[in-house]
Amino acid sequence: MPEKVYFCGSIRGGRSDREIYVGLIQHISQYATVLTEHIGDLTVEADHELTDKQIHDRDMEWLVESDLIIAEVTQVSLGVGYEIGRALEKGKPIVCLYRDEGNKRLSAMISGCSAIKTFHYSNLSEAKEILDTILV
Ligand code: 6IA
Repeated sequence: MPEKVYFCGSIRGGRSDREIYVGLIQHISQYATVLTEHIGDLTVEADHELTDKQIHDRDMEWLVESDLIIAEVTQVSLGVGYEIGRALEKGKPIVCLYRDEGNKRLSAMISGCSAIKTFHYSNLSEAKEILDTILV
């Protein structure tokens, strides 16, 4: 079971999935410490007092510290894509969760990467069931 999970979710890419992030983070927290809990923060819409360099450098430290990366990749986000790429370079295990909706399709750079485990889901309870199989 992983001790520390780095959760990735869109921030500047768009916050429309933030309630799903909250649900996922709460669920993961039953199994492990989530280093990036703020991603589900419903009250913070704008970036707070940290500079972009401080945000980047702190997140990279957490990424290095983590045992597992879990990324919700439905809402396209440059930052999430960057984190996945950096985590791959560092040999971290990576799980991506993607919600099938409309005619959107997940980037081939994620679904086509054999080192990333991608799971498709349709609602939060299904995503939680997937997490239960990963986090045991
Ligand atoms: O390009 P994006 O902003 O959508 O990138 C989102 C990803 O980058 C997330 O998975 C985060 O790990 C990371 N990230 C981007 N901005 C921040 C941030 N801003 N704080 C922490 N991680 C970030 C401060 C505002 C926050 C408290 C809501």
